[in-house]
Amino acid sequence: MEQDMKKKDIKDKNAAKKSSEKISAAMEAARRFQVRGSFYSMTPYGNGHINDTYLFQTKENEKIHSYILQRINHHVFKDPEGLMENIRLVTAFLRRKIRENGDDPERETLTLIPADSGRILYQDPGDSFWRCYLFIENTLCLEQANSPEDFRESGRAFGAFQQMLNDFPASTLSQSIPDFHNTPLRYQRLLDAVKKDPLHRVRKAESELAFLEARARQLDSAARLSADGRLPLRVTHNDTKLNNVLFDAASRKSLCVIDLDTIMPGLSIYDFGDAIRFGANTALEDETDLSKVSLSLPLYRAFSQGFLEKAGTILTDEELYMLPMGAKLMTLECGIRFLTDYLEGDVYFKIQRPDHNLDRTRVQLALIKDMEEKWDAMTIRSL
Ligand code: ADP
Ligand code: GN1
Ligand code: MG
Repeated sequence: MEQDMKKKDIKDKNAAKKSSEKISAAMEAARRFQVRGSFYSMTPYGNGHINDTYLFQTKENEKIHSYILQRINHHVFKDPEGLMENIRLVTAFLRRKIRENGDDPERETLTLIPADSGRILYQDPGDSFWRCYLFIENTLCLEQANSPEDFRESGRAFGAFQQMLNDFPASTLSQSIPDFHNTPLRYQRLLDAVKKDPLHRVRKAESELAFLEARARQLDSAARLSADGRLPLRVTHNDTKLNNVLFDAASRKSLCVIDLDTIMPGLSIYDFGDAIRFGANTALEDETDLSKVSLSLPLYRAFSQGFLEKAGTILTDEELYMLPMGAKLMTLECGIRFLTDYLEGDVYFKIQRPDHNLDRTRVQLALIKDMEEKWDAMTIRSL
């Protein structure tokens, strides 16, 4: 007992030391960006699984200016320069369209703050890559949809995003993560991890592996249609979680699509599908009580309506037909990715507890099961 307490004490102290080292590195990086005023505060921010995000504030006379400072995870994003160039091109394109519509580009898309060198990326001596955005004030960021109306709003935001980028020259974008939504390849990587089983965790995930194996033949259903040219490649966001949309706090209307790291050529049904996977789930992505997990049809319908209101005119009949399959595929793929990371030792997604990635996997699989039961009600014609 006493030894356990000591171990916990050491673990807590190490964690505190690591987090204070991280804050110091962030403070050092912050000095390199062309912000107004002088340093005021630095606080870890948000719930992302990949990058380190900070709310960084400065003071000028009595006024506080707020920024988002992020350390890009370069184990995940191997080409931070290419990724930042994608973001620069896309936000400049969106900024022009938003201005033409008479709206405010500083609230409706991300605004990059240049570093001292004039570049939009700062590489510190420890080889971490940093970027800085204007903090968009008076917004809400939701982890769960509180009402169909909120979720319809996020559908509008991602639909409008897709629609606005319809004429963006896709060939100018680099692939920030090659094969990001290559679901069959993701499954192959899971099977490789099963074979290696470095931490002997396979025995804890046998039923999950069997569940996925039973659905393995469905995994290439969208990739095949895309290869045949029946699903067009578009500029897509690829990480359309509800918490990647900011809402205007006063009007509760969706305002700005954020987290642009994975903008790449992709399929519209994946943007639709990933949003459903995360936001139409009645439970959180890491809920341990699986009885709480289900696909909410009211939320599903509300998102679909918002998405189609904005993007409906550009989508083909084949895309409309495949939207529900996009939701199933993104849920299968995410389950596969969480499980792979669990077997490989939690090296990709940030975890807050042991077995966190296994819990996340189970939620995805429970959601798939519920989607299968509600499949007929998910067809877009029946909305
Ligand atoms: P991650 O890739 O780790 O998910 P995000 O870019 O989504 O990182 O940022 C994490 C969180 O920070 C978001 O969920 C949101 O709450 C907040 N955030 C990010 N950018 C801004 C911004 N420009 N203004 C206000 N809040 C922001
Ligand atoms: C990651 O960065 P974040 O938390 O928005 C991941 C997504 C997953 C998601 C699961 C670059 O998104 O692909 O769907 O976690 N992002 C990357 O929550 O891998
Ligand atoms: Mg995010």
